[in-house]
Amino acid sequence: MITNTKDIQAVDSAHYMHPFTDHKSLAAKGARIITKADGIYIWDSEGNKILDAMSGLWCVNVGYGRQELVDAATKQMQELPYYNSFFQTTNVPAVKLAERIVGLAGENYSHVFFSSSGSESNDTNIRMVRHYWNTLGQPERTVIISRNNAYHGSTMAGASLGGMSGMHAQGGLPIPGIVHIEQPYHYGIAPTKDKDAFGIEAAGWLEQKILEVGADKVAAFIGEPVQGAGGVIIPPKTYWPEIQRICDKYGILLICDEVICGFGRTGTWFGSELQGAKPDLMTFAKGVTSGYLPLGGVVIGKRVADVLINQGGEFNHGYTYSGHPVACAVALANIDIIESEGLVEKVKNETGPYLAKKFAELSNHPLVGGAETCGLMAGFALMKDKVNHVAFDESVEVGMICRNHCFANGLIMRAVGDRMIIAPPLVITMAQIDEMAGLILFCLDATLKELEMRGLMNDDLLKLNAA
Ligand code: PXG
Repeated sequence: MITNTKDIQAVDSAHYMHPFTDHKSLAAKGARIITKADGIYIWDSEGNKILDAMSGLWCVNVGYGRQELVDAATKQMQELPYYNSFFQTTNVPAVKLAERIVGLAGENYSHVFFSSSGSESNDTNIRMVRHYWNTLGQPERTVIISRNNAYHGSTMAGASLGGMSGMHAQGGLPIPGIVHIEQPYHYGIAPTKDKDAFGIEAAGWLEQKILEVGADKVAAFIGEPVQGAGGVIIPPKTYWPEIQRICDKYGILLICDEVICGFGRTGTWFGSELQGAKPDLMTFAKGVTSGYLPLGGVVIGKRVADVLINQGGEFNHGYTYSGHPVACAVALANIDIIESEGLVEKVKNETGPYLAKKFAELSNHPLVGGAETCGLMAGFALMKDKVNHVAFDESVEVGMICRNHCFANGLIMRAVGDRMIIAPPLVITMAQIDEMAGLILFCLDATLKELEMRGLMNDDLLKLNAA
């Protein structure tokens, strides 16, 4: 029987292959074992309490320990634990949830297709847009344009849509028919340029790509309203309206991947709403159940739904767990909580603006460059010399240094290269934001101290940065 941390770590190492993990280095130190959670905090098997500023993996929107979700799952499991939606059958939670999500998405939308994850949902998107163009007699429209450093999942199609070079390298990806443009990362690409002008320029890369591929070959453009796993890249406000204009100009379908931005993260139900886009398809997962059970899907705009339903015949696509009744029941209870606690409005009017203020204060730290927030997503770059925009050498792995200080001091904050990012549960209070910002500052100081001790900062630059 497994009894303590070391035993579990040994069995973990012997048998459990983790996602995105270098097992050789993990085996040397042993995995951190998370044993319980409540609100915005998690505890490890050694009894350490940790503030989870990443909401698990961007998903625990209503926080941990919500009895309402446990009750919803229990009740549904007792009544009908599983049935499929193939062969002209359906189930009540799936029907109710589809109606509810369409209601949240707004009048452009009419249907929802369910899956169990973001990756599967993006596979569905590819199947769906190709079937759409085929049905309309334009089968040559197959190409999907995405962006570098995007994250759209880890299946063959999800990773292909994504723009992570490390993932492409290991899988012989992308699969044919998927091409990428540069991301709209103002601070990283063109910090001295006017931000709004950069937004228009970055959207223009889509038009260039469309013309390069041939407009009659392009099926869709896909993008996260705010890039999450890529490092919380918040585009200039001019970007998405211009992307929309370009998609409209060439009749290209627009897919917004709302897996992170959806369900309140940005202070609106969907991030595209905030960013000024009207996607034909929206991918969702994560926050729809606050991660309590796996559920994902695609919200389908009327333009696509009308063609698929009235002209498309049978769509030869679906998953065993499409419309899983227990996952759907939990999603309904989760949306009840988001609505009854006014979490979307709270992010928009209270906690989001307060986090923005705190991140503006963090900008005074010598290491912090380009700090930005969008609702309850936030990030900054760790800079060697932010005045002259000098980054650390890659070999320093400054993000890892900072992340390790966060772990050691009871804070989960993600490092993406040199960017440090957070996305706390939407139930976080103002006092907890203070606590989180205090921890971030403490860890930044610890990082700076380590960098100084290792001779990686020089005093002149420090004075310059502080000025
Ligand atoms: N789209 C987006 C925008 C995502 O963020 C997916 C699709 C895929 O969802 P599934 O459910 O198949 O994992 C995601 C997932 C990270 C990290 O390191 C982010 C995700 C997954 C794993 C790690 O930030 N996002």
